[in-house]
Amino acid sequence: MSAFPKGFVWGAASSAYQIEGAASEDGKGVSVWDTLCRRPGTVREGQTGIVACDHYHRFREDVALMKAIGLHAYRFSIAWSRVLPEGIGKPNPKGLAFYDQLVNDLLEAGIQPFVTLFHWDYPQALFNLGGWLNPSSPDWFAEYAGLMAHTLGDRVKFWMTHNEPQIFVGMGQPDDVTAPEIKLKWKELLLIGHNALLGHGKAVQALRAGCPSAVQIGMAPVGNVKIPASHSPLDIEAARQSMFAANRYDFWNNSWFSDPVFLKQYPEDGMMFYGNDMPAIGPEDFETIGQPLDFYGVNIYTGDVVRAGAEGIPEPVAHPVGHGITTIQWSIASEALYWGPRFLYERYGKPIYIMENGIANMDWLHLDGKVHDPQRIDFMKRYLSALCRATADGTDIRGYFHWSVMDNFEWAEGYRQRFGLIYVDYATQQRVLKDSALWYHDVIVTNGEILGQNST
Ligand code: GCO
Repeated sequence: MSAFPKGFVWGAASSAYQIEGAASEDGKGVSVWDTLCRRPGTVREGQTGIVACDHYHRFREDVALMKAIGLHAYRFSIAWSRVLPEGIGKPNPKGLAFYDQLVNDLLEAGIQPFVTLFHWDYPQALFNLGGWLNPSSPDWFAEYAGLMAHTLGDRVKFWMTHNEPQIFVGMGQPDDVTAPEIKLKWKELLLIGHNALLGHGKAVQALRAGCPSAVQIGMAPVGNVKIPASHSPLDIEAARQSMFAANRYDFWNNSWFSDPVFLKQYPEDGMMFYGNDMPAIGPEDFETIGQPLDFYGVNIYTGDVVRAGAEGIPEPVAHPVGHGITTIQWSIASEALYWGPRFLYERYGKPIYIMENGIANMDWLHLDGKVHDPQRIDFMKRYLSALCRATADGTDIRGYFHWSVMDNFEWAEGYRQRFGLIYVDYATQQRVLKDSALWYHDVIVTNGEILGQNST
């Protein structure tokens, strides 16, 4: 097994609301997730992010554990309402100081910070003004981005604007599992999506203007990867077509938010499909949205199999009965980490970072005081081997961030789903490196060489 390219970045990821806690401490403002958690019946067993992993107070210990794993990089998000309690206007010095210190500790530990500006915890104060429906929302996001550029831009060299617009636009509105959990029509959803894209573009401009030296900027969308049923050109073309089709009433595609950003246009099929529900598009909108980016960040967990039916029309192929699934019911489909990066690189031509990949597993502290998680190790072997093949076949992949660095608040699922390399005992906040963390350390120090060995 050939190793990964020289300089490949090995990391792990988290997000503010899922690990920080201190939800109303030191001047932090309310986010839509704080509000949602207070609403009965929205999160499993009424669990909340009020304490989470208490990372706000324990970040030094957590950085030391990241160093022990040997991480090259750590992807985390800024809690927008921690640094701007009202979303805009007066910054919160204690909130800014937290991220300032976190970045300093990471750099001191030799770990590169990758910062996501928006990972769903939208400021409630701005939501009360209409949120992304408000025509000022792109400028609000740009103001926040400028503040973070000013605060961290001298040390943070890698930035993402949005995490998964597919979710915070697509599910956070009509569905009831993601904040702010309101019911909107497609016309409004498409307007929210367009304003979020304008916000992305303006934030990129603010980052480029505010960071004192060159930085690398991207986004972290998710999309369902389509895996060809065979390596026949027809099946591959069917999977490629299906991967980017946008003519559906869901945002689980890979083109609706990425084509405007990288190709300065919405996908034609989606525009035809949405028709009169499309938002008004200003003459300069795609110039703003399509600000040059440095990489394509993407979150990939699983994929669906597709074959070419009659006249090459894509047809879904069900996973085999009894195939492997994680405890959050996602299919184990490691070829997603071959075909997803390959199709995305072909379409957008940007270096790829896998910004999230991992499994939910029913981990617990064993009687020997360790956390044995062979499923996660097997999962990572399969997916990283596929990713390695993709690099060998010419897809420019720059890095891999495991989701997640530690067990955390899995949104509406609460704390039941454990995704971490680090086990968190929520009663005591004790951390324990799982077997997968120790194994990942060896993957990192060998740059993937051990994937080719029959190591456990
Ligand atoms: C997402 C989010 C993460 C999730 C993770 C597991 O992709 O949904 O970025 O916050 O916790 O993916 O669902």
